[in-house]
Amino acid sequence: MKIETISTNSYADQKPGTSGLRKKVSVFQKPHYLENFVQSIFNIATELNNGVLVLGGDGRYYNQTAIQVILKIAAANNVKHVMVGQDGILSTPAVSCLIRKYQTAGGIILSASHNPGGPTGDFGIKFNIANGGPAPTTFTDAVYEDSKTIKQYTIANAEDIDLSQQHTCHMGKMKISVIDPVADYADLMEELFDFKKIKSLFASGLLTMCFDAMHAVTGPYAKEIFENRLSANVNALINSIPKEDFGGGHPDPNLAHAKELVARLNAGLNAPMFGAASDGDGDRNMIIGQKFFVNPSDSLAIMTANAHLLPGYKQGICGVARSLPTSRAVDKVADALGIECYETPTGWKYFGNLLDDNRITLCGEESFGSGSNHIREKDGIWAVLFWLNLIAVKQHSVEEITRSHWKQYGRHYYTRHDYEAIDSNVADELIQNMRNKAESLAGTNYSDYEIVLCDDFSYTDPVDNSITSQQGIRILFKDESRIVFRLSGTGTEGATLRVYIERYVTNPEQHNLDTQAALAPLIQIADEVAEIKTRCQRETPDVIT
Ligand code: VG1
Ligand code: CO
Repeated sequence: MKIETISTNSYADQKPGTSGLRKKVSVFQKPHYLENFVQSIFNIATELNNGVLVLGGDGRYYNQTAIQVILKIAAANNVKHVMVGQDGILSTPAVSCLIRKYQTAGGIILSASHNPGGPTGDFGIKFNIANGGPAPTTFTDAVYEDSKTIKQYTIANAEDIDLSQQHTCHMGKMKISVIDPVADYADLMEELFDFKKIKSLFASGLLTMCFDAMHAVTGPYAKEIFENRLSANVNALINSIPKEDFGGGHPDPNLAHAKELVARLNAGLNAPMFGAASDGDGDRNMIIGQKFFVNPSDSLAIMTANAHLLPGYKQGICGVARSLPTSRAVDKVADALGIECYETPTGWKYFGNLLDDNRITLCGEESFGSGSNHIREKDGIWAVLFWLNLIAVKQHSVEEITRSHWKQYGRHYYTRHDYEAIDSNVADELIQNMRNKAESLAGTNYSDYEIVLCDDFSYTDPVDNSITSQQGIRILFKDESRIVFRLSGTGTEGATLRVYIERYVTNPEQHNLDTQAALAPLIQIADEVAEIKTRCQRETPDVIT
């Protein structure tokens, strides 16, 4: 096998964001664009030299093409063994699971998560380190630096590998195993949850579910776990065959995009009792009941309060963490349990050290992400199983479990307003303006709301003392309400402004309000303080979750 050294010109825009490098497919198709970035990963991740690599993606357009290229670059860069998912399929949580189980040097995941796919959609690439989690910023910064000056890459001149069946072969000296993408992950789930109990509830007909894989990666996982291992009701799965363009949809599990699922759960007498959906790469989850939505921040709080009831967590939990914009519902539970609750910047990579250091067992984000120390990624199917197991133990509906949680801990009304594809300069100026006036806002009043603190969130990692600053403007009010402003790090068009708004209400008589109505005064204040409408020239947000 011949190894070729190819001269290349560097690109200036290969800076990874919140979760890897994400660009339009057409950008990844530019000459040497993918090759350059992959070579930069190999230049920095020296542990891959003579090491084992896990490789797979969410099945979107360009997945298999990219896998063939990466295999050849891996062979040229002296990788010992690559474990690649059959058909190029591996969900993000499955990659994390495999890295940990087989103690590999790392993994490459091809995904742009919930962003649309297809030739005109998005593509992405992420590198996970030996603990199974997303590479830390020190690593991604180093890759970015390398990518700005890269002059050559090496690649094996070899035939494409057959990915359509499980087998083992070699490319030069490098071993390639095309593996079952599901089995190891499904086995891990079976260790954590009481499959027997859930299965018998399905068998009795007392529990019915609908899971929407949104034509993305979780289809095969859902089939094996919900159909084969748990014998769920017929028609439990929808959109469960992965498609390169996600059926033209937006594989983002929220009320706006999982329309078919929501319609089924709202279908009256024939509706399943439990509904869930996952995103492109299988790390997000949405949980719903009949005509009832569980806010992801509440889901994390409910999980924390009840984890000890489930087999995998029966020892209790040592601590929890949430990202800055996630509501403080989980803080109330942590207080009651007497455990630590860490507040981190947005992105799963910030949970890695806390998990590795045994400071936390559960963690989550408002953006439909939750997970635990079982792997180092957020995990959609895991969250669904957590809820199914909880329902089996409590024999209560999704709504009953959530309402009784609010009764005990109070309710955090919560919403996120996204302004998408706005001019980057306008977005930067809006944030800079908030930064400039942050200090002066403390002590001022907006209608009935008194601001007690306003700052730009900075995080000091308690394990390695690294500091991450400028992570979002937060305004805290005297009544525990909160507004957070930050810019997205995953978009591929202009800038996206995210505004996160929450209000804490203890009185159970006030727990039935419409979320947007309950938050209306704070939504108004957010606009007034940050001058959103005038600066962005938008009357309303593009997406409300
Ligand atoms: C978004 C979410 C963040 C999440 C990230 C990756 O980032 O807000 O909570 O960790 O996506 O999720 P941003 O920077 O656009 O706000 V996924 O499912 O895309 O891997
Ligand atoms: Co995702």
